[in-house]
Amino acid sequence: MRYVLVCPDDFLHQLLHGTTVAGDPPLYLVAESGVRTRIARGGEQALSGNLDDPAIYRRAFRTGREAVVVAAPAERLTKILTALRTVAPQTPILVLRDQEESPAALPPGVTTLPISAFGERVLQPELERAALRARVERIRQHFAPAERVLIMMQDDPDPDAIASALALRTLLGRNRASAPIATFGTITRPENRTMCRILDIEVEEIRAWAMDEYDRVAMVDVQPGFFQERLGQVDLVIDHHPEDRTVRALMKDIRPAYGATSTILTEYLRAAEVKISQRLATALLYGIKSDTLHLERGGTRADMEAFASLYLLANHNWLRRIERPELPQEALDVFAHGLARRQLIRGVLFSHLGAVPYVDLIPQFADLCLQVEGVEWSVVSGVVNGEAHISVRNVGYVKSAGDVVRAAFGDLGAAGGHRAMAKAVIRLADWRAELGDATAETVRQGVMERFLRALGGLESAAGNERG
Ligand SMILES: [Mn+2]
Repeated sequence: MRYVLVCPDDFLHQLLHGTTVAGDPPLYLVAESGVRTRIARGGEQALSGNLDDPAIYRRAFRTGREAVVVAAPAERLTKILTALRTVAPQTPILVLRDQEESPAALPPGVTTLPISAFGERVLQPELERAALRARVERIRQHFAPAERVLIMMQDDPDPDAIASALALRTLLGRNRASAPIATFGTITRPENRTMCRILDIEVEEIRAWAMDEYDRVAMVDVQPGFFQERLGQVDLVIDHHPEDRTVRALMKDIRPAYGATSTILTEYLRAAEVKISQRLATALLYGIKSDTLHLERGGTRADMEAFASLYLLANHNWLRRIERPELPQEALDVFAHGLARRQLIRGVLFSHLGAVPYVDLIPQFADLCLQVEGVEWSVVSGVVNGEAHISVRNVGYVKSAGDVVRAAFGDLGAAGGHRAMAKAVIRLADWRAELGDATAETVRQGVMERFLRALGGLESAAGNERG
């Protein structure tokens, strides 16, 4: 689209020359013929004349709907805009102005942009990118001489940690052999195992003494203080958890405001212009999604920007396969039992699964039950390793799940969560000590009664507040 730049002197030309909009060069309208000649000599189009006179705009416009940018001293602005509007009443107009100037009343339909915005929107992000680039360069230089680099994660690595580790390895230009991704623990959650399988990420389980075999050690999504093991020198820590004690590492980048470490690594990769493969983009996108509950919890602007840039690069088919894990046959039997024994009371679907082979079946079944027509809450309980696990989901526009679960089960064990999902874990020994009995039937009854009482109590409390 052809666009028109109106400015008495050469200010806009200095600022924008060479800029095209959707491939079209601009037409400059200036007051002095000397300025016009200079612009034309540079190969760009310009007209000169009295900018207060509609005549120059009649020469400039072809359709009368070309976008216009105006930069002029405040005292001349009104006259210029009046002349412009006479010729092109519909055209979009953007006025660049100095914020210091007294805000002269502008005709309706005119958009303004303070000149300071160029600093904030153009210069500032570029400066940040330059600083990040310099930091990435320092990190690369420090790790370059090392023969073997160890990239450490927490004991039960989550998707954010795994993705960040893979990203750091890519940033350092290394491979599986020269920079293994490791943990002192093991990956337990099925989704996280599926992530590693589908994205072909190998996580090594190592012992603390094995760290001596590496020339450099980096940590992602975790800090040295989180480990019980005695650690040697740590070269680099990149994390988003608050710094509990001062982190001792040669280099560190800890940003508690961020929703995910994957966001920090995405910024590194983009600043250093490293190509992000489909596999890496999928991992990072999943890392951000799972640490921020799909950007609903603790996601910042930085997380959203990283998310948006990764979204286009990721493989959404893989992502779906990771997020919706396949159900083993034995899960179907557990679910069939749970479905048969469900109870729907005032919009709350309860089901007690009894003893289950692994804990993830309980939240998975709670997710499923929430899809039932007329259900606002699903409360699914089950027993694993001598503990009752209670997973709660709701449709989001009701009371906070975390509040209700805390009120219902907080006195018996660990209980809490967020608006739409929460859980409680109670040792059967504690249940027995408090309530006398912990058979399948008493747990089923107890979960129902306690939950309904907590829900009703909170609802009537809220009702009283409103009244
Ligand atoms: Mn994290």
